Amino acid sequence: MTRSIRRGATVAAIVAISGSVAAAPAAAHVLVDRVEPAGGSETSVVLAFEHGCEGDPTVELELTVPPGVEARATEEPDGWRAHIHGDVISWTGPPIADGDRAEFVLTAHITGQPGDVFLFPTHQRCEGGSSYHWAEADPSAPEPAPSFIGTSATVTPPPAAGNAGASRSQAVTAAIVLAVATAAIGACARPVRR
Ligand SMILES: [Cu+2]
Repeated sequence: MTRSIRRGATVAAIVAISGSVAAAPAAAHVLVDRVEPAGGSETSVVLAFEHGCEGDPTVELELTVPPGVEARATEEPDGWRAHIHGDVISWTGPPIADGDRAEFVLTAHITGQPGDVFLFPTHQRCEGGSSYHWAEADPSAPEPAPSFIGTSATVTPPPAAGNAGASRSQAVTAAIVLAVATAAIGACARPVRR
Protein backbone atom coordinates (compact mmCIF):
# COMPACT_ATOMS: atom_id res chain seq x y z
CA MET A 1 0.00 0.00 0.00
CA THR A 2 2.68 2.43 1.04
CA ARG A 3 4.77 1.38 -1.91
CA SER A 4 2.01 1.97 -4.46
CA ILE A 5 1.25 5.38 -2.97
CA ARG A 6 4.89 6.33 -3.14
CA ARG A 7 5.13 5.15 -6.75
CA GLY A 8 2.08 7.22 -7.62
CA ALA A 9 3.67 10.25 -6.04
CA THR A 10 6.87 9.69 -8.01
CA VAL A 11 4.96 9.44 -11.28
CA ALA A 12 3.08 12.61 -10.40
CA ALA A 13 6.37 14.38 -9.70
CA ILE A 14 7.84 13.23 -13.01
CA VAL A 15 4.75 14.38 -14.86
CA ALA A 16 4.90 17.74 -13.10
CA ILE A 17 8.56 18.21 -14.05
CA SER A 18 8.21 17.11 -17.66
CA GLY A 19 4.94 18.89 -18.26
CA SER A 20 3.27 16.00 -20.05
CA VAL A 21 2.96 12.26 -19.78
CA ALA A 22 3.72 11.45 -23.40
CA ALA A 23 6.45 13.94 -24.27
CA ALA A 24 9.18 12.92 -21.84
CA PRO A 25 9.54 9.19 -22.53
CA ALA A 26 8.53 9.52 -26.18
CA ALA A 27 11.46 11.81 -26.90
CA ALA A 28 14.04 9.77 -25.04
CA HIS A 29 15.10 6.82 -27.22
CA VAL A 30 15.87 6.89 -30.92
CA LEU A 31 12.33 7.25 -32.25
CA VAL A 32 10.33 8.22 -35.27
CA ASP A 33 9.40 11.73 -34.15
CA ARG A 34 7.02 12.40 -37.05
CA VAL A 35 6.19 11.29 -40.57
CA GLU A 36 5.36 13.91 -43.17
CA PRO A 37 4.25 13.76 -46.82
CA ALA A 38 7.10 15.26 -48.87
CA GLY A 39 5.35 15.57 -52.23
CA GLY A 40 5.78 13.46 -55.36
CA SER A 41 4.69 10.29 -53.55
CA GLU A 42 7.59 10.66 -51.16
CA THR A 43 7.46 10.74 -47.39
CA SER A 44 9.87 12.15 -44.83
CA VAL A 45 10.49 10.00 -41.77
CA VAL A 46 12.03 12.15 -39.04
CA LEU A 47 14.08 10.23 -36.49
CA ALA A 48 15.20 11.89 -33.29
CA PHE A 49 17.03 11.15 -30.09
CA GLU A 50 17.67 13.12 -26.95
CA HIS A 51 20.37 11.12 -25.29
CA GLY A 52 23.63 9.31 -25.93
CA CYS A 53 24.93 6.32 -23.95
CA GLU A 54 24.82 7.24 -20.26
CA GLY A 55 27.06 10.25 -20.60
CA ASP A 56 28.87 9.32 -23.80
CA PRO A 57 28.08 11.32 -26.96
CA THR A 58 26.58 9.72 -30.08
CA VAL A 59 28.86 9.33 -33.11
CA GLU A 60 26.87 6.97 -35.35
CA LEU A 61 23.35 5.87 -36.21
CA GLU A 62 22.94 2.80 -38.39
CA LEU A 63 19.42 2.16 -39.54
CA THR A 64 17.95 -0.74 -41.50
CA VAL A 65 14.94 0.21 -43.59
CA PRO A 66 12.08 -2.29 -43.81
CA PRO A 67 10.65 -3.77 -47.04
CA GLY A 68 8.65 -1.22 -49.00
CA VAL A 69 10.86 1.72 -48.01
CA GLU A 70 12.99 3.01 -50.87
CA ALA A 71 15.42 5.68 -49.66
CA ARG A 72 15.65 8.78 -51.84
CA ALA A 73 17.37 11.44 -49.70
CA THR A 74 18.58 12.23 -46.22
CA GLU A 75 19.07 15.24 -43.97
CA GLU A 76 21.36 15.21 -40.98
CA PRO A 77 22.91 17.50 -38.37
CA ASP A 78 25.74 19.81 -39.40
CA GLY A 79 28.94 17.92 -40.11
CA TRP A 80 27.24 14.51 -40.33
CA ARG A 81 27.16 12.37 -43.46
CA ALA A 82 24.84 9.64 -44.64
CA HIS A 83 26.01 6.48 -46.38
CA ILE A 84 23.40 4.29 -48.05
CA HIS A 85 24.28 0.65 -48.76
CA GLY A 86 21.23 -1.31 -49.90
CA ASP A 87 18.71 -1.19 -47.08
CA VAL A 88 21.22 0.09 -44.51
CA ILE A 89 21.70 3.79 -43.89
CA SER A 90 24.53 4.82 -41.63
CA TRP A 91 25.04 8.33 -40.40
CA THR A 92 28.35 9.36 -38.88
CA GLY A 93 29.57 12.69 -37.62
CA PRO A 94 31.05 14.76 -34.85
CA PRO A 95 29.96 13.75 -31.31
CA ILE A 96 26.48 14.85 -30.24
CA ALA A 97 26.52 15.30 -26.48
CA ASP A 98 24.39 13.10 -24.23
CA GLY A 99 21.25 15.13 -23.55
CA ASP A 100 21.36 17.07 -26.80
CA ARG A 101 18.51 16.55 -29.24
CA ALA A 102 19.29 15.62 -32.85
CA GLU A 103 17.12 14.91 -35.88
CA PHE A 104 17.79 12.78 -38.94
CA VAL A 105 15.46 12.76 -41.92
CA LEU A 106 14.98 9.88 -44.33
CA THR A 107 12.93 10.83 -47.36
CA ALA A 108 11.65 7.73 -49.11
CA HIS A 109 9.03 6.28 -51.38
CA ILE A 110 7.07 3.99 -49.08
CA THR A 111 4.95 1.20 -50.48
CA GLY A 112 2.35 -0.28 -48.19
CA GLN A 113 -1.19 -0.08 -46.87
CA PRO A 114 -2.59 2.27 -44.24
CA GLY A 115 -2.22 0.44 -40.94
CA ASP A 116 1.03 -1.30 -41.90
CA VAL A 117 3.72 -1.02 -39.24
CA PHE A 118 7.19 0.01 -40.41
CA LEU A 119 10.10 -0.84 -38.11
CA PHE A 120 13.55 0.75 -38.47
CA PRO A 121 15.98 -1.27 -36.30
CA THR A 122 18.78 1.11 -35.35
CA HIS A 123 22.22 0.87 -33.79
CA GLN A 124 23.11 4.01 -31.83
CA ARG A 125 26.86 4.03 -31.28
CA CYS A 126 28.66 6.31 -28.88
CA GLU A 127 32.18 7.52 -28.32
CA GLY A 128 34.09 5.04 -26.18
CA GLY A 129 32.41 1.98 -27.69
CA SER A 130 29.07 1.81 -25.89
CA SER A 131 25.94 1.38 -27.95
CA TYR A 132 22.24 0.70 -28.10
CA HIS A 133 20.46 -1.58 -30.52
CA TRP A 134 16.96 -0.19 -30.84
CA ALA A 135 15.43 -3.20 -32.57
CA GLU A 136 12.50 -4.71 -30.71
CA ALA A 137 9.04 -4.69 -32.28
CA ASP A 138 7.26 -4.18 -28.94
CA PRO A 139 7.19 -0.39 -28.33
CA SER A 140 7.25 -0.96 -24.55
CA ALA A 141 10.35 -3.20 -24.73
CA PRO A 142 13.63 -1.91 -23.26
CA GLU A 143 15.06 -1.15 -26.70
CA PRO A 144 12.13 -0.64 -29.10
CA ALA A 145 12.81 -0.07 -32.78
CA PRO A 146 11.87 3.33 -34.17
CA SER A 147 8.57 2.72 -35.94
CA PHE A 148 5.49 4.27 -37.43
CA ILE A 149 2.14 3.13 -38.73
CA GLY A 150 1.36 3.97 -42.34
CA THR A 151 -1.55 6.21 -43.25
CA SER A 152 -3.10 7.05 -46.60
CA ALA A 153 -1.07 10.28 -46.53
CA THR A 154 2.31 8.61 -45.98
CA VAL A 155 2.31 5.29 -47.81
CA THR A 156 1.49 4.34 -51.40
CA PRO A 157 -0.41 1.10 -51.99
CA PRO A 158 1.26 -1.24 -54.49
CA PRO A 159 -0.19 -0.82 -58.02
CA ALA A 160 -1.81 -4.25 -58.01
CA ALA A 161 -3.72 -3.58 -54.81
CA GLY A 162 -4.93 -0.19 -56.06
CA ASN A 163 -6.49 0.64 -52.73
CA ALA A 164 -6.35 4.38 -53.36
CA GLY A 165 -9.56 5.04 -51.47
CA ALA A 166 -8.38 3.79 -48.09
CA SER A 167 -10.85 5.14 -45.63
CA ARG A 168 -10.10 8.13 -43.51
CA SER A 169 -11.32 6.34 -40.41
CA GLN A 170 -8.68 3.67 -40.97
CA ALA A 171 -5.95 6.30 -41.00
CA VAL A 172 -7.35 7.98 -37.91
CA THR A 173 -7.44 4.65 -36.09
CA ALA A 174 -3.81 4.04 -37.02
CA ALA A 175 -2.84 7.44 -35.66
CA ILE A 176 -4.54 6.69 -32.36
CA VAL A 177 -2.84 3.29 -32.10
CA LEU A 178 0.52 4.95 -32.75
CA ALA A 179 -0.11 7.55 -30.06
CA VAL A 180 -0.98 4.85 -27.53
CA ALA A 181 2.07 2.79 -28.45
CA THR A 182 4.34 5.81 -28.11
CA ALA A 183 2.98 6.69 -24.70
CA ALA A 184 3.71 3.16 -23.47
CA ILE A 185 7.47 3.55 -23.91
CA GLY A 186 9.26 3.09 -20.62
CA ALA A 187 12.51 4.21 -19.10
CA CYS A 188 15.76 4.06 -21.01
CA ALA A 189 17.59 0.74 -21.17
CA ARG A 190 21.29 0.59 -20.33
CA PRO A 191 23.72 0.73 -23.24
CA VAL A 192 25.98 -2.19 -24.06
CA ARG A 193 29.60 -1.41 -23.28
CA ARG A 194 32.51 -2.96 -25.11
CU1 LIG B 1 16.00 6.42 -24.19
